[in-house]
Amino acid sequence: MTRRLLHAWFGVLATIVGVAAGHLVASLTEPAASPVLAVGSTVIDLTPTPLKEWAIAHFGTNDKTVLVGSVLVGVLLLAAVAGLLTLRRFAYGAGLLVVLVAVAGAAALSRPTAGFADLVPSIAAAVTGVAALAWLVRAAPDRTPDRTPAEDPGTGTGRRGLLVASGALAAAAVVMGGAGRWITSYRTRPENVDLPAAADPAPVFPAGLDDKVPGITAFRTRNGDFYRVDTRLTLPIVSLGGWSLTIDGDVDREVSFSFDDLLAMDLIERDITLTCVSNDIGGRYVGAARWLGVPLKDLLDRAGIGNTKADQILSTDVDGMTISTPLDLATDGRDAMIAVGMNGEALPQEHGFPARMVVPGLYGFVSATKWITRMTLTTYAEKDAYWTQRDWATDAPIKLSSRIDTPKPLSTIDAGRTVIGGVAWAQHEGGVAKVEVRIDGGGWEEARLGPSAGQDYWRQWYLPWSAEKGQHTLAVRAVDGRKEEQTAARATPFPDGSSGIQSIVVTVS
Ligand SMILES: Nc1nc2c(c(=O)[nH]1)N[C@H]1C(S)=C(S)[C@@H](COP(=O)(O)O)O[C@H]1N2
Ligand SMILES: [Mo]
Repeated sequence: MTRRLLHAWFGVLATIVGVAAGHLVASLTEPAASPVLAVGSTVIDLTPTPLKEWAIAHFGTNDKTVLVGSVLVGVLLLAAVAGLLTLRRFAYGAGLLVVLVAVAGAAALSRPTAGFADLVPSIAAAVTGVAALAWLVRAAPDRTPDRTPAEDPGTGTGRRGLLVASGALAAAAVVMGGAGRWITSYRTRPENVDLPAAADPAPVFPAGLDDKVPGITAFRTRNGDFYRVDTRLTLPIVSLGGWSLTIDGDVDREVSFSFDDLLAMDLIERDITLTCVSNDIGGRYVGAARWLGVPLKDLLDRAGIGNTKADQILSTDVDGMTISTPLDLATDGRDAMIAVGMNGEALPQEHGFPARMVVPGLYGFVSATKWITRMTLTTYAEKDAYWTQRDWATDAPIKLSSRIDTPKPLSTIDAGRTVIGGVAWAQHEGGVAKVEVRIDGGGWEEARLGPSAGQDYWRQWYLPWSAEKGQHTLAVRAVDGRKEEQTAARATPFPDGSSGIQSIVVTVS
């Protein structure tokens, strides 16, 4: 290995060790302050909306892995440069490492709820990284030709010393990184919560078409399969004892509720389909669950909103992330709630434990605040929520849409009798009244609908099909309970949700 390559590697290894140390320390304090994650989160917040859309569309739920990976690759390239700089002078290389970590520290501090404690992981990363770099550089064989390492024990300790140093540091990185991961997942593990029964339960859940139509989306989405969309790279650590939900702003009186306060109120249980505004036509960012929660109205009544001039509920999560919800829609009689349960369990950490907002008929980015801690009654003129600052719509009802689940786009299926099937949703617009399928540009044929679980819930549908050999184009559209037809006009997710008709191509052989 050339000397340059060797030193570049020193920079990389030292940085990995530093990052791992920072991750470990962060796992004990605030996981989001871990250097690479802090930089990643800042990148998310700074990413222009079109690029974010593109990333969500192309990497899907993996967009965060891709993001953290890219940040890491960028950091390691700079780390290699830092290693090379040590050939000139150790202080230059160490200096670059410190600058890198300072960027991470600044990123950690820029989070809305950050305190100076959030600098600790970065400081740990800097100290460990520089120490590791020093060890490696000292252990490097001295290339001055007329001296052997034995004659110059102060600097080069020879090949063996270098191998020991590299091996020890690599092992330390793996152990620290692994321990950090484990501690974080331990601290964000689901808590055991006994949820009371609903005072106002949902009707018996009808059996869907799950067993009848192979390949169709389950009528109820299991918690583990539910799509997840949020701006976080780590899960927040929320202790039930320390958590509360406050209602403030333009209200008669500020009120706060502990988790037990919420459970002591009358709970409703409702079947509601959630949809993300980033869901493209035919996309997977939609899920349906049975939610248990306190009616939003009951909470707002405790605060008193009879005289309010507010037009939005600005909700805040444990980290200061904000979501705005139009007050008139949230209080128009629909089953808006602060949910504490999802499909018979406490909310999973990914989906907002201990409590989140759910408002039927509104896209998640203007209604479904996870890890909620505050609802401030205010006006759009006065305060902007996270996505409002990024030019997304504030008034965003979910658009009527339908999706083909089976057959899969571009798949090859056997000729003969088969079934085309999928789901359609028209939350709070009377539900789905009709679904139609078009085969190869022919007429629209009416599909059969699965059972209804209420107008806020999606509906499964299917159409038997005698598939003949060749290539076929299948399209689907829905009509809602108000006789509104799904539009063929294409719209991108930005700024208020996609529209258009899904059309797929399959090969029958
Ligand atoms: N605190 C917080 N709540 C949030 C978000 C977020 O980024 N942070 N994302 C919202 C968006 S865009 C959607 S679509 C839903 C998704 O909820 P889910 O992840 O439980 O499916 O959560 C909403 N609530
Ligand atoms: Mo979303």
